[in-house]
Order: sequence, then C-alpha cells, then structure tokens
Amino acid sequence: KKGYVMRKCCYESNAKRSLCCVFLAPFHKRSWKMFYCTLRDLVLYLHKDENGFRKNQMGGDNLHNAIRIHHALATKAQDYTKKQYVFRLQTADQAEYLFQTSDSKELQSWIDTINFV
Ligand code: I3P
Repeated sequence: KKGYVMRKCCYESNAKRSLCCVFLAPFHKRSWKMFYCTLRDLVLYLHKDENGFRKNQMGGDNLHNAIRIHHALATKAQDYTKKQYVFRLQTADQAEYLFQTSDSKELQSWIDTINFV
C-alpha cells in the first residue's frame, strides 16, 4: 500500500541506542508533515514525495524515515479531535505517531493494512 499521508510524531522510540536511531533521529518535532508513505516487508517508509520513492526503488536516494511495524498497532485516534481521518500508530519500541489520511475509506484501509500484514 502506498499514498500521501500527514504524520505527527508524538513519542519517540525508547530504542534510541539500537540501530533504529539511525531512522528515528529526524523525529524531533511534533509538527505535522506530509509524506509519501509505502508499506513493504513490515516497514513503513516515509518518503518526501513520489519522486523520493522512485529514487529509493532504484537504490538512489536512501534518505527516508522508516517505522518498523512488526508488533505495532494502528487504531482510530478517536480522542484526537483537531483533524479528521486520523489514526494512531503505536510501535513495539514504544514510539507513537498520528497519521492523517484523506478520507474514512483510506483511514480504514491503512489501519487494516498495518494491523493485518
Ligand atoms: C507543533 C505543531 C503541531 C501541534 C503541536 C506543536 O509545533 O504546531 O501542529 O500539534 O502541538 O508542538 P512545532 O511545529 O513547533 O513542532 P496539533 O496540530 O495536534 O495541535 P502539541 O505539542 O500539543 O502536540
């Protein structure tokens, strides 16, 4: 699955000392940011745009964020009322993110894809 989403980082991973920190290091801010998101082999890749995704596929630009979703849980963020169609992603290493999708169908599709891969 792939597509544009908005992401907000709520809590960083507690695995900063592990290899993950290489990927999670850019998550300092809590502001919303748009990404072209792709899911492959239990990893959610966040590219700047579709161009960044293509470059990645060709082994070029490797500057992307990656979130490991093994043992992660995606749920509708019903307590977050500032935006619509938002889901929360809690990862095995205690990181937490909010993702805003474009509509209710996309919202359910991302949740199902993440939870049932
Ligand atoms: C954040 C940005 C987010 C906001 C967040 C701010 O500031 O304004 O939009 O989240 O609030 O910290 P910055 O761009 O300087 O990182 P909301 O849109 O959910 O309000 P928060 O820290 O209360 O989550």
